Amino acid sequence: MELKDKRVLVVGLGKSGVASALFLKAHGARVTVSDTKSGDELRNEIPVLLDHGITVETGGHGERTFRGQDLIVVSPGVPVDAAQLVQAWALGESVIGEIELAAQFLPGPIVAITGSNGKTTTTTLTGEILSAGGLPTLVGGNIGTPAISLAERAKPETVIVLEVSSFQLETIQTFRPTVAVVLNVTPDHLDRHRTLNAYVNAKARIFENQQPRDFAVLNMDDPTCVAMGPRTRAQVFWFSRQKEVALGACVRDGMIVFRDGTGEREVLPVADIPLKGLHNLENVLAAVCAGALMGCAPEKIQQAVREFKAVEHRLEFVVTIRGVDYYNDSKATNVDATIKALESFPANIHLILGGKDKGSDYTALNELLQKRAKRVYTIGAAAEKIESQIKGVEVVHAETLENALRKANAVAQAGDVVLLAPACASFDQFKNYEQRGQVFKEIVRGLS
Ligand code: UMA
Repeated sequence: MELKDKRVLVVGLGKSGVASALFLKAHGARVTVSDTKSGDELRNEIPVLLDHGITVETGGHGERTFRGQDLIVVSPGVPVDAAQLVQAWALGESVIGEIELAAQFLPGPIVAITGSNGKTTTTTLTGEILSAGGLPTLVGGNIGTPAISLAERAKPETVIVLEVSSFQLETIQTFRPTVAVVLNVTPDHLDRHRTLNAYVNAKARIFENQQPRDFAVLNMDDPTCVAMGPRTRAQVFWFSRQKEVALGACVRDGMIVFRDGTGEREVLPVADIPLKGLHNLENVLAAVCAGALMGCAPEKIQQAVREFKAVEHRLEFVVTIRGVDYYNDSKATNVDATIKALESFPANIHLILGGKDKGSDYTALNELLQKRAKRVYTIGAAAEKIESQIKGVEVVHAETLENALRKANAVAQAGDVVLLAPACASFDQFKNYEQRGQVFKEIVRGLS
């Protein structure tokens, strides 16, 4: 893609927008960025852009700003049905997402990982497996480092491991992973995608440009993933914690094995996985499969898995106070992730739920809550909706994280678990899920 002297508009001035604008400018484009936030809210970002000669529009997306651009690069958080984008598409303008821009400048193979849950853990672990296997590796995408910011550092031999979201996949054109992993698909982001079908279709776009020599890695235990199998031209490898697979990674007699059609290789005993929860066994199986397909030796994969530490904000153990364990699962931003977190503890859970609702159905939590939870504490904008749907367990309206933790700390007894797994986005009370998790940890450490 030739950028010199091209007029390019970047929509959204978060991490993706800033990284895209600077990249485009460095490659000679004439760049404008547009954001709905006010200049005051963007006071940290704007000076850097102005210093690089980038034009900045704040306080809304002007209709005329979108006219006459050679290229429009959209941040993942900008809905594709935004009026200005719909009009730009109608006028035949070229509109792509940040991941597509990155794809055009990343010279080496891409391992892309999507799914409703487990993306961050699997992406991080896959990166560590590939590095242990001796491959030059860079990790980024939805995990927090925009893919475009990897482009300057990537060489043709560098393997790029990307966490990709449904938002990012909605605006791809040529993005073609050598290995595309779909971990699972459960309802999420329905406030944006509207229907589960639209969400599944967005996820399935990860296969759109794959060729027969590429690989698709799918979860055989997830019915939506199974239904996706026929949608790719790539060779399908499966992973399963329940069934034996002919091609892919599964568990035989407590041992994780990888089968490539010519034979079976033992990788490591399930008991050696240093992560809590059955969902993490699935994440490990997916990463093992991706690592093996990229040519890593079983002993290198084993070493990386054994040494792997839980990702921050993902069922992260914080501290024990008077026999009560505190866990930060701030990354549990949908109902299914909260179910997985609840399944990781047998009983006596004090669960903090709430934040910004995404059109979710919280009744799906009731069965597990009745069996495993002592109390639920609701916080944030979704509190009332959650309170109207949760049944059969004591619910305490706490409003804030701090309040919830103080109330839980006052009643929890030795052997109990206090768990932040809020099933909601964070944006009503926090900048992002990372900040929510940090605040949780600071308050908890203050309690001890
Ligand atoms: N904005 C507009 N117009 C709009 C909507 C938003 O101008 O119509 C502006 C906002 O005012 C804001 C900017 O866009 O200034 C934010 O852009 P963004 O939401 O795309 O955020 P980034 O900082 O670029 O972060 C994005 C991902 N965010 C989302 O998808 C919402 C990050 O994933 C990702 O880490 C980052 O790119 C780097 O790739 C976060 C996320 O919540 C973690 N992802 C969702 C998830 O995991 O569930 C998909």
